[in-house]
Parts: sequence; structure tokens; C-alpha cells
Amino acid sequence: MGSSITRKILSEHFMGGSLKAGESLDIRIDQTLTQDATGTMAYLQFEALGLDKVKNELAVSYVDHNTIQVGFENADDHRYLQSVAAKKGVVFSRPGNGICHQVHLERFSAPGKTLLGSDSHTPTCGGMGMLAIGAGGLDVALAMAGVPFTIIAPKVIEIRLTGKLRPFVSAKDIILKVLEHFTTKGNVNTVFEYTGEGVKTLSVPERATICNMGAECGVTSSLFPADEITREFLKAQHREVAFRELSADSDATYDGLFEIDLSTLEPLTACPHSPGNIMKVSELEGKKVDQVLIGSCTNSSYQDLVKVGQILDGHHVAPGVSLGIAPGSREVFEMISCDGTLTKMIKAGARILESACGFCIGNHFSPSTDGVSLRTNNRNFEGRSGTKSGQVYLVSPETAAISAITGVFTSPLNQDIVKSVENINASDFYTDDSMLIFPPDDSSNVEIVRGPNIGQPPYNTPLTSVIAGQATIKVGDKITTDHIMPAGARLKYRSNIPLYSTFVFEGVDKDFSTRCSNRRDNGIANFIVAGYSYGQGSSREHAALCPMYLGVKAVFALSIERIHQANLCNAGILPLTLLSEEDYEKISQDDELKLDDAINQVKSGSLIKVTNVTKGYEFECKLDVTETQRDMLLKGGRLNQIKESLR
Ligand code: MIC
Ligand code: SF4
Repeated sequence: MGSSITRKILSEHFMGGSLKAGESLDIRIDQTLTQDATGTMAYLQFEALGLDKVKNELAVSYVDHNTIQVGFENADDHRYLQSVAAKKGVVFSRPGNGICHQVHLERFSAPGKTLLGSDSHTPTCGGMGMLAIGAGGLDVALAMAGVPFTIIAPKVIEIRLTGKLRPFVSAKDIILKVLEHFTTKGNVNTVFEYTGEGVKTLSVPERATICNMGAECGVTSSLFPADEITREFLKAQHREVAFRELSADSDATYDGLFEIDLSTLEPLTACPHSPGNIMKVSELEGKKVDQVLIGSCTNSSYQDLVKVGQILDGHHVAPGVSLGIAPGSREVFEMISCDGTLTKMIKAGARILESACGFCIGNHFSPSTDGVSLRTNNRNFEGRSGTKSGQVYLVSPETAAISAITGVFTSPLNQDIVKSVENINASDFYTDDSMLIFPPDDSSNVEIVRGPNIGQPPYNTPLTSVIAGQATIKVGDKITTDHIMPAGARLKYRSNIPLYSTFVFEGVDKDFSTRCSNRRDNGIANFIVAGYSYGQGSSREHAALCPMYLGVKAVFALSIERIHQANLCNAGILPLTLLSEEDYEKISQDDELKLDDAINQVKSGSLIKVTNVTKGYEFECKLDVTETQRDMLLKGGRLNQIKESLR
């Protein structure tokens, strides 16, 4: 029986457990990446492990999320990150060098390697044939310490591409098609592996766009083969030496198949407020647009921006539209500035933004009240843009650029303003690594700089035998980590857990945090009750660390997304799955819930008995965790567990 690429990479990195889908598997991590918003906590946790240097092949620390620097906090974080990188043997990518996933794809990705990143879009490098996985900061800190990473061995779904995209239809439309089919729910512990003749028609950056947004389906990763196109990309990046061919065996077996004929695709959009709400752009034709934003780790490659330049050339942004463009990396920025693309953009009236996450994380460029914003990024969760009533639609760069000119939703296929676009694949990138700082061999004189924004990683207490408390909040389905732990204006508090905690569930229930801390201070445990797909979206472990700080002891949900489930366990919060929708319906907010004999229940079983004291009944829920997670839950989290093992 032949192997998929996923199985091949997993076997090469096998460190323990089982490769059988659904079972716990430990793998070796070759490369790690962090970004500043999750990175400060990851390095504080790495420091807490007490190691002199990182132990994995390559660790890179990027600064791309918090580059706004209003107040001292972001700059404090940057200084800490730069100094701790030098001390611990980590490559530091300075602010301005670009978005982590774009820069990593360009400068470090390599076929057949594993990459663990403290950002949910780490799978972007799957476009290079790399098994790239997003995780919480602590898991990345442990990977830097050489500790194997535990996953649930994934199912592998084949996504077979046939045909060729028509001009004006792009990679973004492929992944939106995938999202339409698979939706944002129910794809945990799965890898999407792309096969078929259509693969050969896609460049590495296009493949990366597709892998990037697999994260929105909730999969562990997405993967393309490494072929001649990959070799050409690496050669153009002056890194052909990193190339290795990688393909699935001809008789490889998969756990499912989805076929897409690329030649039949048309421009698509994800409507508010979920990347899974897919419609054809043509169905919205003529709807007024207020804002257009092009960039983010999904669509900011040289190839994307050259197409945008071609569309904007000789035209002007409509009077009712504000257009912002953020090149994904300094390399892309420099290239578009030399080839005339940037001039076309400026002449068209575009506002040129820094090579950073910026608008995507709600750091700036929030739309007006009820404003319609067309964006090329990957997430359109309610409020993420910084405007609760903002209507964010996710589209391709082609759709975004043409709609910026017309001022209304315009399918690039149904217009005669721009006759053609050419797909330009650079054969020689302007590689310049001068914004990467490589760590010194001898770091004994390096001082780690800690400004007042740099706090300490929080610790939980070991599990107690009785956990008695209240359902402090009850929420519905698809609660994202943006709901739990807002970013945007609050992002600068990532390194200060006590302060950041005051904003937990801010946009959902602004009194949540006060209610929680009051109960915690009175010895009452807090519980969160939720529907399906709780914790979807980002890898931010703050969505577990801050609730932990507020005294949340368990989450009861109909299902919990992979990275968030791991973050909850790392924080020592019980991730409990409700067995039926009826069980979910029966619990009301503020009900008193009690877990008796919790230590023995967690030690021994997968089913946990809970009493609803207020309503006077008992129910069971599932504790679906690995043995390591069970142990960390007992010890009050991963940091306690690991520190004990290092003693
Ligand atoms: C996101 O796109 O939601 C983020 C911001 O990049 C997060 C990481 C974070 O919250 O810092 C992610 O995707 O993991
Ligand atoms: Fe940055 Fe947005 Fe990509 Fe997250 S999704 S890494 S915020 S560009």
C-alpha cells in the first residue's frame, strides 16, 4: 500500500506513539517560528524551562503583528524579543521584514521538513511540501527545547485538482471552494493533501495561499508535493540547495477525496462573518463597497501584487472607496518598487501600508460603521476588523482590485475595464537578508531587556478533588479565539496577562471578566459552556491563559477545535465535550456545576460525571485527551508538568 506525502513526512519524523489515524503520535520538529503577539509569552515560557539555547534545527522569531507602536508596549516587546533571540540562539526577523508566513516561505521553508509555529497560519509553508503546523506558544517553546510534538495522527484527505484556472480566477478562489465544501466545522485531525494535474499549474505562492486558509477549515495542515515548480521557486530564492523532490506514491491511499476542476471555478467570496459563508462574487455584483484591503499572509506575494498593479494601471480608486495595500514582505515590497508596480498603485490612489499583519488583525484600517470591506485576508469574524458592525468579505486580489476601481462588487470575469492579467512568476527574487539578525555564537554577554510591559508566564494550581463553581458564561456555536480574547486595540497587552485578562469575552459579554474574578476571589470556580467548534481560529494561547488567570477550571462544549483544546490542556483547564445538544440546552448561564472526585475521575476515565446542582441532575461529558495531557491537567498545566520532569 503506497504512502501519501503526509505519511512519508510523519514516518520520517516519528518519535513515538502511533501513525494510525486518530491515535496519539509524537513527531520531531525541525523548524519553529514565532511571531511577536504569541512570541513574548512563548519565549518567557522557554526561559522558564531554564535552557541556555534552543535545540531544534532552526528557530525564527518574527515581528509582524504588533508594529503600530502606540505607547511603549509594542516597542518593549520588540526589544525583549530581539534580546532573548540573541541570547537563546534564535534568528530574529526585524519589524518591517514582513509577515512571518510570507518571509518563512521565501527564506527558510524546505520540502520534507516539519515546522511548528505559534500562529494558526503556519501551514502556509505546506505550499513548499513542508508539514507545517500551528500550535500554542508553549508547545512551540517546548519544540525549541527539543521536546517532540504530540498530535493526533491525522486522516489524510486527497484534494484532486484537474484543469487550469481561467485568467482572473485565482488560488484564493480554490481555497474558498474548499471552504464551501468542507466548511469551518468538523475537520479536526485531518490533513488536506493536494494532488492531480492541476497542481502543476500552480506556483509555490499560489499553493501557499491555498494551504494558508486550510486553517479556516480547522485542519492540522495542508500539503502540496515538492516538484519542479518548487525547485524553480527555491532557485529563484537562491536556495535550490534546500530542494528535495516529494510526491505521493502512485498507489497512495487516502481517507477521502474531493475533486475540483479548476477550469470551471469562478471568483468567490466569503461573506460576513465566517470564512465558510461562500457565495459567487457575481451574485453580489453591484453591491456598494467602502473599503478594499489587499495583503496579509494569504495574498501578498509578488505574483499577487503584480496582478493588482496590472489591474490598477491607468485607473483610479472609486471616490467612495479607501484602498490599502500591504506587501507581504520587504522582498516583495522592494520588487514591486523596482518593477513599476508600486507606482501604478500609488497613481491609482492606493494607500501603501507596512509589510505586516496590520489591517488583518484589526490593528488599523477598521471600516466605518456598517462599512463593507473587501479584503484578501483569511478571516472575517465579527468585530475582528475593529468595527463590530463592519461587513468584511474575503476575496481574491483580482476581485479586490477591480472592485476598488468600480466601487461596487465586481466579478473580474464580468467586466471590460481590464482586458487581461498576466501571471508573472519571478525567476530571480531580490533576496536580501539584512533585516534578519542571526544569533551570535557566544551569547554570554547578551542581556535580555525587559521593559515594564514584559510580565511573567502564569501558572495554574494542581487539580483539586472537588471543583465547584458556576457556568459563568454560556455561548453558542463557532466561538472564535477573537471572541474569547480580542486582538486589535487590545493586542498590545499580550505580554501582560493580568491586564489582558480584563478583556476576555469583551465583545460578547463585557462583564464576564469582572464576574469571573469576583467568583475566583471567593473560591468559586468559573466554567464556560459553549456549542460546536469552540475556540476556532487563531493559535493564541491567551484564549486559554487569560481565562485560566480568571479562575476558569473547565470548558463544556459540544466540540472544541484542535489548537484551542491543546492550549486549554497546557493551561490546566479541563476541555470537556458535552455528549448531546440536549445536554447543552439544559445548562443555563449561572447554573451551579460540580465535579466530585475530580482527581480520580480525570486519572481514570474518559467520561466525567458532573452535577448540575441548580437544576438537580447529573450528566456525563467526555475528556478526550492524550495520556500526557491527562497528566498535565492533574498537575495544573504543561509548565508545571515540564518543570517537574526537568527537576
Ligand atoms: C490570527 O490571524 O488570528 C493571528 C493573530 O495571527 C493568530 C495569532 C495571534 O493571535 O497572535 C493566529 O492565527 O494564530
Ligand atoms: Fe497576520 Fe493576519 Fe496572517 Fe494572522 S492571518 S498571521 S494576523 S496576516
